Amino acid sequence: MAGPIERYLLDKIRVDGTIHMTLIDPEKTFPYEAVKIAENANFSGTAAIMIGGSTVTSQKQLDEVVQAIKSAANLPLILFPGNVSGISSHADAIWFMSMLNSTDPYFLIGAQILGAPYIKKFQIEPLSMGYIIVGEGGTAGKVGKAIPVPYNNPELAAAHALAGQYLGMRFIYLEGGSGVKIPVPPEMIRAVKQAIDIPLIVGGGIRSTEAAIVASNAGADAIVTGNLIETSEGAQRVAQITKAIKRNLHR
Ligand code: 1GP
Repeated sequence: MAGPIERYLLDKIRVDGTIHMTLIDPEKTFPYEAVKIAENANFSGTAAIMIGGSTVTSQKQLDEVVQAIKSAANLPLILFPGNVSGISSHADAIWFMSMLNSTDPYFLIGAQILGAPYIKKFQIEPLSMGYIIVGEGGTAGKVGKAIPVPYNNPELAAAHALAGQYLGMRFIYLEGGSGVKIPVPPEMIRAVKQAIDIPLIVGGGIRSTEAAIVASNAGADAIVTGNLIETSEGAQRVAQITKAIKRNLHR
């Protein structure tokens, strides 16, 4: 059965069309900066705050950043772990994710086995998600030992996503890699969206309203931006993106 955060996301997607989520990297963010980002996020129209990264090693720092964000933001806080070190008992939910094109069983199911009892103990809502590394794949692809799906092979990405759905996953995430030059192309988003019946999240290298609209038009149900919020005009640009993709009539 879907928990409260999953229901919230599904409702918001149904009402808004495409939603936006803000990703905060706890390794790059001090708690006082996280408070500022969270305050900005409240006004930007972003649907949720995701917190995590591929190289998070300090759970103490993660806990401090999660608590700082919770104190300042009125939004669901969803962990986006790259490893077991990415779990904090203070979060509302966690992307309980498997990197579907990893070559290492640890990232397919090993870390999940280690983390599951902790997630149950601290009653963090698990959101089952198939995570697919595409294109350059960035640090996430390197750390997760993925064989990224090339951008010119949308059918292969769709096959990965459908396999995730058939395994019972409730969300699919197409990850181009944080900070990459070229975001996930619309052809790939379209092919994946047509193949699956569950919400599609797209992220990696989305910096402009135009790029967000392209992804939304192609069928993304949620768009994640990370680096953008760290820039001086970040909050303003996130607000522009959320406005542009909300009830996007071009879909
Ligand atoms: C990374 O998809 C996210 O996991 C966000 O990427 O930092 O490039 O926005 P950016």
